[in-house]
Amino acid sequence: MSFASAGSFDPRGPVASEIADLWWLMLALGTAVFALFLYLLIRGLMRSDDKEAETGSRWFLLGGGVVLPAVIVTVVFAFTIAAMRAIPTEASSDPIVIEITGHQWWWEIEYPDLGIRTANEFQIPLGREVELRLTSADVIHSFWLPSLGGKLDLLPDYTNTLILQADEPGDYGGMCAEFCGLQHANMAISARATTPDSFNQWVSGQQAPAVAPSDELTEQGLKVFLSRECADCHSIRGTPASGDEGPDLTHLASRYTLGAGVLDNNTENLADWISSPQDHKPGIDMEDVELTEAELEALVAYLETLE
Ligand code: HEC
Ligand SMILES: [Cu+2]
Repeated sequence: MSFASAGSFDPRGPVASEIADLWWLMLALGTAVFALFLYLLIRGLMRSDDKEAETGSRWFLLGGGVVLPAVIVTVVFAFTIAAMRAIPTEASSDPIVIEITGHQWWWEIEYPDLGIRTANEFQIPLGREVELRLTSADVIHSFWLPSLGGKLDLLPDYTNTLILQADEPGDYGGMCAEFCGLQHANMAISARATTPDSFNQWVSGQQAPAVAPSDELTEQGLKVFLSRECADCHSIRGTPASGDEGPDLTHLASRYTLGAGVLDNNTENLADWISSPQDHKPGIDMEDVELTEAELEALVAYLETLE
């Protein structure tokens, strides 16, 4: 998975910019106070006579102990309120709505208005607000794409709303930001921000049902998928497979990674993942399924056609 940007310090949208500006202000003020403190400390250590210190010390204490902190806290407070007001809590007009559901340990992604269901990787058009509706199917997870903004928890039985926008094209990566169990560290998510045209192209690709098997091997692969446990947990639209415990695989081959970022999506890794998911991500709901060489080969061949 590629992390194209350096996180919170490299904001690529309005929300992340507000937060980054505030952070730099706090760093600047903190650095100034620290420098002043060091200066006074060194001066104090080097001083031997304390005659004149008597009269000045009261004003010094009042200034350094009350006035200065009050000014700094007030300034930070004012800028914090300004930043909070600048970050939208409601989309202004016609946003792209995306429902994101956290699972141990992957992200279910749905565009209710567009009829798209996918996992772990999604796309957004540049310069347009997206309204993310965040919830969880099990424990508390947290959504955070540092260069775009956030972060916000995904809670079971409750929906949190986050408004984001990307102003520059790129792949914006993130990790679940709330410890959620054994594979918490292997729960990556990424948003690709593209021009409206290529976004629309992606949308129509994702809306289409899965391509039908075109030869004997892939036909065999679909048969294996439907006759073994796979279809109990996974959906492939356009086939009878309609399980919903695991990621929708209708367009698996259009994703860059497998298992929420643990493996690059290629032939070898796909075969490895299917034959021993517990080796790659111990503890997940997908158990090792016993398959013959021929079954595995057909399955992989079929799944690879699901562009
Ligand atoms: C008991 C439910 C279950 C069964 C049975 C199951 N899976 Fe899964 N599968 C999952 C879950 C849950 C995940 C997500 C794991 C994660 O990333 O944490 C997953 C992930 C995957 C992925 C990666 C998808 C992605 O986008 O990252 C593939 C491919 C996959 N399964 C294929 C299969 C195949 C093929 C079979 C049958 C041999 C199968 N699964 C059987 C639950 C299941
Ligand atoms: Cu987590």
